[in-house]
Amino acid sequence: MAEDTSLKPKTISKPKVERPKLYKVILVNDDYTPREFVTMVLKAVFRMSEETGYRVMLTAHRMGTAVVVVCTRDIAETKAKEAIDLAKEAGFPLMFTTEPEE
Ligand code: TYC
Repeated sequence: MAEDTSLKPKTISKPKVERPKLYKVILVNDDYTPREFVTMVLKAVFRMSEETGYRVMLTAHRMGTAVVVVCTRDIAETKAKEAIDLAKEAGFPLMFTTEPEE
């Protein structure tokens, strides 16, 4: 039937499900912020256990930086700001940065 063929879509569109680009939150070492404070911020803002927070803090202390979490850009930027603000309020230069993954 003529109607049948005319109703067929001319192009078959592939369902495109875009995955949001992921961002890393990076903890940066410094010489002034106490280790306990860094661990506390990781626990409070990133919901880490004492053990995980301590391990991530120690990685940044030894290596210069440590990846804290990988998440969407929005969440990465919000969490990084929350953590930086806590440090600022306490008078420490503790820094977190965000960068796109690969
Ligand atoms: N280097 C700091 C000290 O010796 C501790 C520290 C660890 C600071 C990790 C920042 O991201 C950091 N007191």
